[in-house]
Amino acid sequence: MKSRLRAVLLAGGGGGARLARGFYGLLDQVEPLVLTNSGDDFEHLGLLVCPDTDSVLYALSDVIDPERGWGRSDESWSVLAEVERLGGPSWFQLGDRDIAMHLLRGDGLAAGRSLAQVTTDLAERLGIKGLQIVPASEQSIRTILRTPEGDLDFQSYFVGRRCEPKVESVVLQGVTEAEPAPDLLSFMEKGCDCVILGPSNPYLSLAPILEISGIVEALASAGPVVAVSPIVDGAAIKGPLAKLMTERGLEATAISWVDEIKNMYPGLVDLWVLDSRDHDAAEVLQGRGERVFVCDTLMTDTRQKVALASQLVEEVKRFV
Ligand code: FO1
Repeated sequence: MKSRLRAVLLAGGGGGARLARGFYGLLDQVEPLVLTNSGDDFEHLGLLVCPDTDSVLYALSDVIDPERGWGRSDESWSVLAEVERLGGPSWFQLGDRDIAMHLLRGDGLAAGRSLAQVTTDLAERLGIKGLQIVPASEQSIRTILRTPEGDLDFQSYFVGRRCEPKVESVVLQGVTEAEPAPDLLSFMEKGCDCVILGPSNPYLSLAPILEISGIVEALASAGPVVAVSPIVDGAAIKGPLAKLMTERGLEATAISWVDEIKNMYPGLVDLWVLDSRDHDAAEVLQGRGERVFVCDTLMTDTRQKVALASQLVEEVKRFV
């Protein structure tokens, strides 16, 4: 029997979490390591909040709220209501079940455990088995948005200001001093057949991972690097990507997304995955000599998430 495909999946935002859920449904064929964006992390009410890591944890344990795309389903909000009543900050919504997770994370960190160890522990508590979920770095990386209103940390921009201010530039604080997660390096040392860039925002979700010193070189030395488009039919699936691209003077199209990734990380991506609605863009890119795979990339239910992961695995196996 052929051994399972060893894959690193870069996961940021809702798209990364949905695709991670797809790979989790294919553990008979794939041995994945899910590398999560930590640029959205922040300290709030004394807790270290790791939204992209938690979205993966909740998606894989099937407890993510399907409407919001973050936090827990079947959530209650008693603590938040009391924080508000006592005059504390309630703009960032931490539900009761979510807070329980944060208390355990804080407890593990206070006991001297690493972020990766604490994440593995939380995954086990949620019943997740058979794959590793690893924050991209042990060191703190914080995404800062430079706007006409001044610098905003990621959650103040995203939640507090609903992505309204124009983004002049993105600063990834701490990224050049940060080191790739040791678990990623040991996974790659044992052999890695492919790297998948999930359908995530390249500026806000992928860059805080890919700008970590040495990570692009490490990933590029593995099997093919496959990038799934976060732009479908001229719009971002969710979130501020289309607005950010427009603010940079770009059209929010799959072609511009390819051009941007090629500018940011020349030579990194071997295969572009576009949605079926973008078949015209795929033809243009193929005409330019790019390798493009077209399929249905919208992942609205578990079946579609696993189906996309399965098609990516088949394409990687075909890759020569
Ligand atoms: N997003 C919101 O739009 N409003 C919130 O109040 C909010 C709270 C929150 C709490 C925990 C968590 O893990 C995620 C949360 N998010 C919230 C989502 C989060 O801001 C985004 O998912 C990511 O940072 C973007 O990838």
